[in-house]
Amino acid sequence: AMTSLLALPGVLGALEGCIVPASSLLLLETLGSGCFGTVCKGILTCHDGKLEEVAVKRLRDNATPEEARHFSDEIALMKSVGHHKNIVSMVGCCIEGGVTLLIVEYCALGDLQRFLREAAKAMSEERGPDLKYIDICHSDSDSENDYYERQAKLSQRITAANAVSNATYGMDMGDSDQKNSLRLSSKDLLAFARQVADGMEYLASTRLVHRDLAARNILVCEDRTVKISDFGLSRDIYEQNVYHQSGYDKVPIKWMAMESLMHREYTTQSDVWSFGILLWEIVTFGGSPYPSIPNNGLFQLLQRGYRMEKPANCSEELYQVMRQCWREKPSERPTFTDLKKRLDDLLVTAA
Ligand code: ACK
Repeated sequence: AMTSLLALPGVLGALEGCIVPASSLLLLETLGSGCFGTVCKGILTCHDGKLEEVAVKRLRDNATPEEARHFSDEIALMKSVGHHKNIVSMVGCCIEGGVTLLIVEYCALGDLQRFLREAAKAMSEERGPDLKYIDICHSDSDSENDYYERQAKLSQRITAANAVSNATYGMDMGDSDQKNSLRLSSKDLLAFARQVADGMEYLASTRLVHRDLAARNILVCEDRTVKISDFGLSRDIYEQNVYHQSGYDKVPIKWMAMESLMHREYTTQSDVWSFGILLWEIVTFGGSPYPSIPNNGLFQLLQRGYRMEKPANCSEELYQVMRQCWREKPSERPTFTDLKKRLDDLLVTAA
């Protein structure tokens, strides 16, 4: 069968030094499934006998050789990235019956997109029945026209609801009240963005391009630390500095920089464009970008200078940061180091 990772050249070498015995890993419930496998919760018994909550990724049984290669690339990448508090760290891997499991840090609150949507929902429920949060389904595969119309309407209503929520909850919240609650102030939202910028600055310093920076690929921990995840698409740029995508993989059109759409060119500066979209996702509590625009119409619009409008509850300063991330020329966009500084400044004045 083509599913055994170990059959691939180089894989055993990549795993060397980080294999944990299957007997020390207890697998629990499934957390969800990614594009080429499943993620489940696990408990790992460490050398010193301590128990650690982990997330365990497993390639699906009938994976193609290409998917298997992707997975082993991901493992090798995670191993090479090293540790940063805003990047999901690899704990190790485990070989169980010829199947390789990737063990990573557990982030109890799940992905940032869902977290933000649930927070918006909880906040609107607290406000009463007049302003119900409307669940928007995130689906790029749905290409029907009425879908985009529906999304546009929902997005407007959510933006409006969020504006009210910001006015209501943005100011008078005591710090003690915020912990473990789903109430999010503008300061909380900026802090998420600041942490991602920190992680991305580190990732860029290791010469890795993420290529799929989006709220769905950021994970949230119990203490509200956020961590960059999903290295399945990231690529080392050490050699060529610009990664040219080959093949016809599914690509996240609405998060992609113009040069990525046009020339399949990926750099740290195209990650900065995606970071701008991620900022927009954060401010809109997990909204879907360009809700009324189909994927295949986006590039032309961008080329004509079209960019998303300022969300209702977004400050002009933060919107300008997004717009800088969406500059056509990659070299004119801020760096992640610039972005960190900008967000720090905004955090000082935020409520
Ligand atoms: O929103 P979620 O619970 O967060 O659903 C997805 C699902 O698995 C498919 O990716 C969850 N997930 C992925 N990695 C982790 C992790 N390290 N800790 C906790 N949940 C994770 C993700």
